[in-house]
Amino acid sequence: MSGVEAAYRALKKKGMIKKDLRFIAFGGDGGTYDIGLQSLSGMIERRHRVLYVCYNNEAYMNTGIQRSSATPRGAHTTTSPAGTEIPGKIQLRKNLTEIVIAHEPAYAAQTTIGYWNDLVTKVRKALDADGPSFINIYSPCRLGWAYVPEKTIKVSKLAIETCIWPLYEYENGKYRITVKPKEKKPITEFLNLQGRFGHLFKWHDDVPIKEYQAEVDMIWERLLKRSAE
Ligand SMILES: Cc1ncc(C[n+]2csc(CCOP(=O)(O)OP(=O)(O)O)c2C)c(N)n1
Ligand SMILES: [Mg+2]
Repeated sequence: MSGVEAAYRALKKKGMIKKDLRFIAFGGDGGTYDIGLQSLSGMIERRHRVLYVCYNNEAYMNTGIQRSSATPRGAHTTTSPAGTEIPGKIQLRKNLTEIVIAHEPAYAAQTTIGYWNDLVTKVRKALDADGPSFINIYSPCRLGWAYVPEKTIKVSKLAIETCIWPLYEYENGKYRITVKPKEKKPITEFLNLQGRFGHLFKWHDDVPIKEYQAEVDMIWERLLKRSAE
């Protein structure tokens, strides 16, 4: 997409394209957090005017539910299988939105399908931004997360109410939280709806849940501070 946008600018300069066009690239979390990280970084650093959308379902789903660096601690996947030795994935997830923000893009945000108004507003802002933009969309996967399909919106909303997935944006050096939960729920309310975390409630200790909660709290507190600056 960087090349397409560069070709567009060259053709526009020569008068061979008259229309005003926008460019959008889509990638999954595996395709973005892991496989395509270097091209995403290059796209932003070279200031291509592209909106990059990450469809984040926290694993390589199309190939059969393998862990990615977006998969959270404790989640069962086929390459981080919960059993007697490990309680699902043992590492914390990568914070890609913050890595993108470190590039000083024109616009960056996290959103989710459960707050469609938030999502639509952010896409409009990102397309209007005069430079590279990035949106990380939290998208529950009923097969990989193992819950009944009609709970998709509920699961998506609980990720925000527990602060597992804060809804915020970054523009011109400023952070803004776009949806603040009225009361911050414990992450167990999100975890216990999904089969991928089922083993955690039978595990011999509560360390994996506690560590995930501590990570969520730390990132949320930091975001509150940054958005108050
Ligand atoms: C460079 C590259 N490596 C590996 C693959 C094989 N592959 C196809 S789909 C897929 C899973 C991608 O996972 P993700 O990006 O999270 O998308 P999801 O299926 O979860 O929506 C992989 C690894 C590929 N297509 N291209
Ligand atoms: Mg995925």
